[in-house]
Amino acid sequence: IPSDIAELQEKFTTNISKNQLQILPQLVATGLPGIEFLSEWLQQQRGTEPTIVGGAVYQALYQSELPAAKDFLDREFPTGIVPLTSSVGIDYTQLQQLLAQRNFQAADKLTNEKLCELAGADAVQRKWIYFTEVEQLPTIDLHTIDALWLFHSEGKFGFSVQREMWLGMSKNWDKLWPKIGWKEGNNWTRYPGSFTWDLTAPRGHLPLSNQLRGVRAISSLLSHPAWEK
Ligand code: UYC
Repeated sequence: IPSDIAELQEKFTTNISKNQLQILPQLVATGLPGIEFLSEWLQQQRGTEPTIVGGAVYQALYQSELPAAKDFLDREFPTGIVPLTSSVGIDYTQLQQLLAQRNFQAADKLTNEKLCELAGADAVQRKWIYFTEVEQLPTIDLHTIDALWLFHSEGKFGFSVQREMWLGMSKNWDKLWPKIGWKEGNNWTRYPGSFTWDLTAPRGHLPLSNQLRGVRAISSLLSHPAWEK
């Protein structure tokens, strides 16, 4: 292993996540040695809580064209690094796949469908969730959905991110909308074409909640006991 690669690996192992995210593209650029190192690193994280860096490493391997990366993920992390737990038997494999593929628009649509599925037959038929149904949503499933968004977006997307921003603005929706890119001046961002379906989006941009029927549903979602520490 050339010494510059060794140095990158050494730096990556220091575990300061800001540096790790910075070095990641350079490690990937070294080709097979970088991929093998990152595979081994990710393997060692197994059994620990998912992290932003873990998500970024998974994503780097997922996007790599080297067969070694694909083989490793298929063998060791076929459904990603977030445990796809559900308390009601819902399968989140497809949501994980769409997020890994960076198909944020399809993932957003599927997220809304999953929330309806969790809320029950009425919501599935209606295709949107009523605010009184939101508080009944199972915490485990909300955690899974949120973790999938969070760890596939370098920590940018997810309900928990939106909640943190909302609380930081004293629950003032008029301040939140422009911050997360849902409104600009007096204009609501138009669905779907005007939303940003990639990581250049502002923090908290996704997943979307349609505001056509008012703020009660999102208010209830961001107040769910799931987000209390
Ligand atoms: N849409 O404007 N939205 C739809 C958003 C509003 C509207 C879907 C988000 C404002 C109509 C999603 C924003 C508004 C439909 C979102 C936004 C409006 C629709 C698909 C910024 C007009 C057609 C899922 C807050 C001024 C469907 C779904 C319908 C769809 C998301 C109009 C995900 C975040 C107030 C007419 N909009 N939505 O819910 O229900 O249908 O008629 O929020």
